[in-house]
Amino acid sequence: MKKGNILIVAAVLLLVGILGFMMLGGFVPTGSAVHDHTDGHHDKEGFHFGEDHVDDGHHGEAKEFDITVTNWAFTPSEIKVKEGDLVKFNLNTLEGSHGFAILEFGISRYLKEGEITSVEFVAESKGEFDFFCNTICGAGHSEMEGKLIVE
Ligand SMILES: [Cu+2]
Repeated sequence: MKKGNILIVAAVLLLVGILGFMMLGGFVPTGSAVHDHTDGHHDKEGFHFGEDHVDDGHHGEAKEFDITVTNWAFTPSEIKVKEGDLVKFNLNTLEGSHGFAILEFGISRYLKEGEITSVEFVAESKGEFDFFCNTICGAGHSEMEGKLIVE
């Protein structure tokens, strides 16, 4: 019985010791993180990451375009934005059912007749990108294309 008590006391002491060690261990990384933060290099990196994260990588303006979708055209068929803009297309499908794709921005949407489909993305790289219908929709399917110019 007495031996049992000693074992329990020893176990509790060991547990307290482990907890204490873990808490101390918890303080050490925090301390070093703070230290890293005061280091100019790390501080700058941290700030940059935070900035990117907050506005999802877009550092330009938010721009919205209404595009009319008919057989077989996107109107307007040429759209200009600036690099970093948050771009939104409202695709108003008046006739037929089509698709809308820009491969470079990973966009591929189905456009249902009579509906407005919104597509939003960050124009994160400069260049000229083709947008096109990626749903077989009839005779003029291959002509259903346009150009997104990111300056
Ligand atoms: Cu099509």
